[in-house]
Amino acid sequence: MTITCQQLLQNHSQAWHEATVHPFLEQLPLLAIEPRQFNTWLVQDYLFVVEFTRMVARVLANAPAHHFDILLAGLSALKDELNWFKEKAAERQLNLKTEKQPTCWEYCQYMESLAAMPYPVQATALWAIEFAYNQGWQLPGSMPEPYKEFAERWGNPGFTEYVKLLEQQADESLQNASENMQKQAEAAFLNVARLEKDFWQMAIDAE
Ligand code: HMH
Repeated sequence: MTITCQQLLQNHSQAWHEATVHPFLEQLPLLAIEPRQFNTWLVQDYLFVVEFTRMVARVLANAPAHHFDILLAGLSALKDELNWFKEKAAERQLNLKTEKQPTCWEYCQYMESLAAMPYPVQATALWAIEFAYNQGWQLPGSMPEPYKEFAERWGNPGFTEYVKLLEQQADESLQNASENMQKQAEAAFLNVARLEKDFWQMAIDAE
């Protein structure tokens, strides 16, 4: 039997819930998040996305050619996203040349370690990382200013469609994967879920 992304979500619904429904996201619409907490998230997420871009480039390098179209679109969106992060940081007068906090550092290390794993594991992790933000930013419902554009970035219908296509590519690669690879993909899914939860907590705990 072959594992699918949907089965991973079902088998680990609690871990996924904790990754995507967090007090940080629940308190944003209530305007109960301090600027210091939001700004910490913003700067650390920029640092994350720099390393995530490198990860997507490595996934592309390992992908079959018929997966290029979606992955190249993802990389092109990341080009805009990195520039957008710089704009948002400038508006808030935030310094992006900051040290990574331990949780951000751990997540970036984990993405680097995926380079040594087979493509089906990489494709599953990529889908999970994007789906976490797609759901995380959609679930709180309509978001007030100044957070609206943040929720729309990862919650918009085009991004949702992109994540579905990543799921299809991950599922397809898992169909041809050995049982051991499928176990690794499941472990990757759980690692992403844990790191996502920790990343929100890092922002909440900002000094
Ligand atoms: C922590 N996870 C984190 N940051 C992001 N920007 C994404 C996922 C993107 O999907």
